[in-house]
Amino acid sequence: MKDRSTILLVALLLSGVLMVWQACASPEEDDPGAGTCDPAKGDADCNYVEYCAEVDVVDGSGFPTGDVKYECILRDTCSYDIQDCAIGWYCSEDGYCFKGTAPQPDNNQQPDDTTDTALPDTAIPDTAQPDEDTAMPDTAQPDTDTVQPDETVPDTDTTGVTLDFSEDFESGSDKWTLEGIWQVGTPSDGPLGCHGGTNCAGTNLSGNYPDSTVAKMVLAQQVTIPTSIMEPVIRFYAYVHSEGTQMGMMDYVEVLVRKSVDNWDSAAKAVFTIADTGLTDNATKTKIGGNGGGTWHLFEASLTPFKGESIQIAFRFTSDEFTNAPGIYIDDIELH
Ligand SMILES: [Ca+2]
Ligand SMILES: [Ca+2]
Repeated sequence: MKDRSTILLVALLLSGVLMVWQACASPEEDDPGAGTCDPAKGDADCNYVEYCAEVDVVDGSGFPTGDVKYECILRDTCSYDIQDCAIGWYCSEDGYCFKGTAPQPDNNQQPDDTTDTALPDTAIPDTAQPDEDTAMPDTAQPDTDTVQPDETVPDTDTTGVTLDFSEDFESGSDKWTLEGIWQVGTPSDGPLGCHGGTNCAGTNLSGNYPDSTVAKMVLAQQVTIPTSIMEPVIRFYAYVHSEGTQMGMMDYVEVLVRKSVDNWDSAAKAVFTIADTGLTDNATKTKIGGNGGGTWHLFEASLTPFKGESIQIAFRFTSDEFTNAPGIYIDDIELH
């Protein structure tokens, strides 16, 4: 038994020495035969510290036969600081010569161009090119790198974001600030009902609006218009019975759109591209009024100028000092 133990111990020691020797072996010793390689694949067939080289075939006496073959040859070592490789080669940071020119770090303070997409931006994020460097998020362009999401900041500009606000007033007026004559409920005058359901908004639900009035119905919340939406619009149905014609509106509703930084006095007025004839003024297409003949009508205006903005909207009613009517009623508002 003692002899067998000794033999086992010696065998273990020998295998340990062998493992250490292998660990210390240089790549040259590790691959003494310098395996053949396919030059069409560059250095892909070789180890990192080797390259695929053309080698003369020699005969038994050591004389070249005139034929060549390709073998993996150990790279020259070099100094990265002084770049002492042969002409046409460069020294890598870990001290091996590689054919070609060294990749340049992106230190030009410019967005990635197509030649250095493998390296990270050092100063500013991509704005013109898709994000190939996941370290910094796109700020100006939608992500086109759907394979890898931005890692630092969640994507806010990916496709699939929709503008999706709707209001049918069936749950009341919670989202709105109602000034003056604006009311939400079931009209007992004018349309005597709503476009959908039993609730809508209107200028005095139980009778004519008064003369010389200005009042807003303001959507209390802000709505962000994503840049990814091709043609954002606001659309709604209105029952219209006020003093005015397409040649001039005396009593009318305008839809005001303001950015979060604006006040209502400087707010933009929606220009209606969908409106039945006679129910907006010819001059600006911003004033809704006239007589709609006792039915509800669709109105739609573009919100394209507000892409990327956070906006607030308001319906503003204005009447002049003479002559009034049942009023203007609003239902089924959508922003999409
Ligand atoms: Ca309704
Ligand atoms: Ca009037």
